[in-house]
Parts: sequence; structure tokens; C-alpha cells
Amino acid sequence: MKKNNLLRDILSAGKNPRLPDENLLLVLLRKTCKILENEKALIRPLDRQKSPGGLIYCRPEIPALLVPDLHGRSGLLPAVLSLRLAGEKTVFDMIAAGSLQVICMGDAFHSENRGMQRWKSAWDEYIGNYTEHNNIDEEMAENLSVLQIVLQLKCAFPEFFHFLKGNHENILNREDGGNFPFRKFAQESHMTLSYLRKFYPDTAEEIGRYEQNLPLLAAGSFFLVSHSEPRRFFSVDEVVNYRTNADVVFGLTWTDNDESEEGSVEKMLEVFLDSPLPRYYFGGHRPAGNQYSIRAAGKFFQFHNPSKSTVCLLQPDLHFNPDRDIFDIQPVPQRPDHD
Ligand SMILES: [Mn+2]
Repeated sequence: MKKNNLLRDILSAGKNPRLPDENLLLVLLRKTCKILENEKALIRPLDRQKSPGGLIYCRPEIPALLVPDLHGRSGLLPAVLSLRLAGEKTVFDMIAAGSLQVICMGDAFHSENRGMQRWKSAWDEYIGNYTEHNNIDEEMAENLSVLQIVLQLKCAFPEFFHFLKGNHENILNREDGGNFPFRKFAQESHMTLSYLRKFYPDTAEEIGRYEQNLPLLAAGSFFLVSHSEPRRFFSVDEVVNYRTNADVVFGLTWTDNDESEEGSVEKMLEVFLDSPLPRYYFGGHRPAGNQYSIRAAGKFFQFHNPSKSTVCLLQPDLHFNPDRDIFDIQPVPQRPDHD
């Protein structure tokens, strides 16, 4: 797809999320899996089975833009792509030119508080085996639009767009490999899966395959990024071999606030990185303060405010300054919220 058409497509999916065509989604999922299963060892070291491992290296010479948990917010990535950094090119043009990389911190699916009322109404639809399905349709239109945008970006710019696995990347409701079903206002995981089984019968398995191929940890020159704070210290070898180590998947996607073993962040920064600049670790997962929370003795910056569009820009060779580098962008207008 031509770059201009791709951007137009993404902006329109963000503004008006629709249930995508199943065949289109399957083509995108299979293409993305092929990319993820063949990422270069230089940027994604291979595990013992010769599959790309859980660690992805960012390009050290260009800035990295971190995007927190998406949770069905279809307007967030389009707003990121439309952003003009330093009043010049848009993020989309910079990714296309290879002068910027975007790293998403996981959790594409499931509106949370924003969709509380809708989840409650969707529960009745689920009980009725989705003979009625307006509410769940609306929820899934957002989730699948976000997924489609992520897949389109990964296919178009495989080396400049990365999406890390979050705890919500568990479409098949697995209770193994460090995964657990998600439940908040209803049985969100079960409802999502049974919706796909009914209306997109071939899609769930392919999303499952895609999710299992996502990396867990991104490393730049002076920073690390994962969905949640590390539960304990994980070595390079453990992270690379995550496909056969449930503890790593669980420990980098599910850690609650104050559940991280003391010193984990500091030790990982020391072992994974080699930079003269002060090193920092970034994550999302749990809603964090107004703009960001600081944990791990000032070394872990958590930013994820579901009612804001907060991003973080990390420039090479520039000392990280949270008040300058973590900022809100203008969201693209979306359908009205439900609570
Ligand atoms: Mn999460």
C-alpha cells in the first residue's frame, strides 16, 4: 500500500473505528507473523531454537517515541502519527524516512473504565450468545481497529515500529506461558474470545500466534522498556529465551505496583546497557499519577493515564528529563465515552 493511502486508512480507522473484514485482518496477521518470526538477529537476538527472542534492540542513533497502553483507544496511534516533533515533519513521515522509531508498550485490547457501562451491557449480550451484539460490536470495533493499525504499521515499517507484549495480549485466554485471562467489569477475556469464535472464526488462532511472537523488552542506548516493571532481575539469556520461560513473560507483563523485587530495575539497567548517560527503565501497565510515576529509586518511569494521550520522546545523546520528554498530545476525536 502506498504510504499516503496507508496514513489515510489509519487516520480514518482511528476516527471511526469499524469492524474490519476478516480476510483483510488475516492477511495482515499472517504477514506480521512472518515479519516477527524472521526479525534480524542483529536487532532481535535468536533464542536456542533459532527463533527471534524476547529482546529487541532499538536503533541508537535516532530518537525513540514510547506509546503507552492502548486499550482500544483507536485514536491514540493516529494522533501519534500526526504529531509534529519540533514543528517539522510528522511522526509518520519520520518513521517512513527512518529517522524515528516508535515503541508501543502493549495492551492493545479491552477498554477499561472508559467502557465500563458498555462492558456491563455487553455481558447481557454474551449471556444471550450474542443474538444481540451492539455493545460488544462497538467494543470489538475499537479493539480490532487498534490491532489493524498496529499490524499495518509493523508491516510497513518493520524496523521502525515495535509493539511489546502486554498482559492483555492473550486472546486465547491461556493460563500458561506466563499468561492469565483478564477480568475487570465482566469476563472481558472470555467475551472477546467467544465473539471472535462466532463472528471471526479463523482470527483468534492467528492473533494468538501473533501475540506469542511479540518481544517483551526493548533496549535503547540508555533505556529499557517493557509493559510492566520487572518482577525480578532477568538476565539477557532469560529474556532472549522467553518462549520457553513462563516466568519471564509473567514477570515483564503482570507486575503490579510495589511487586517488583528491590534492585531489579537497577540491575537490569546495569547488565543490559552500556551508556555514559544516566540509564532509565520505562513501563506502563497500571494507571500512573497525573503524568507519570517514579519508582525504583528514580530509575523506573511509569506513564499510563487512560484519560490522556501521554507519550515519551527519548533523544539519543540527550540526558532524559521527564518534564520535557514525557508530554501529552492532542487526541484525535473519537466516539463519545460510555461512562
Ligand atoms: Mn497491562
